[in-house]
Amino acid sequence: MSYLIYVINGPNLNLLGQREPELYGGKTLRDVEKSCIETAKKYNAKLKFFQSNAEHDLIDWIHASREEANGVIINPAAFSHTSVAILDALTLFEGPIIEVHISNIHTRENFRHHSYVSQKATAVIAGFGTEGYNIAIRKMTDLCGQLKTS
Ligand code: CA2
Repeated sequence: MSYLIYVINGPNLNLLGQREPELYGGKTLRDVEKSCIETAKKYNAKLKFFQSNAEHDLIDWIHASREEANGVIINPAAFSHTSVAILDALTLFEGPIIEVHISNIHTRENFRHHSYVSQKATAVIAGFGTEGYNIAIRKMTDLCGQLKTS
């Protein structure tokens, strides 16, 4: 069975690879998207990849995911630490959710240690760099396979 996975990225991630490589690595978001597409193919999954700097776009994509996606992978970026609205939107999604952070948010400033999104996430991946997205896709196909159909 082929699953459709939404990969949603929050603010400033469009600048990936252009600044702070010591924190976020040297790959651009386009590189990450290509790598995710390759990984998804290996696991016979389809992928839609999004990025926006606007909170309402992320919320709209989460709403759209309810109609067609089997699973959601989300790096909410700074909205992780601030957005009850994104948490509320995710609460309406019934499938598995994996929260990804490129850096290990727990070894950084205190304000990054709490994520609203984690409350609704099935799993959280942090600190594996951009490889975390590929790990999330692999694990998402496992999670989707475990879903009850009745
Ligand atoms: O580690 C992560 O993936 C984060 O979600 C990245 C967010 C940060 O606010 C979270 O606490 C952890 C920041 C994304 C900013 O992306 C940049 C990319 C390139 C250069 C500068 C920032």
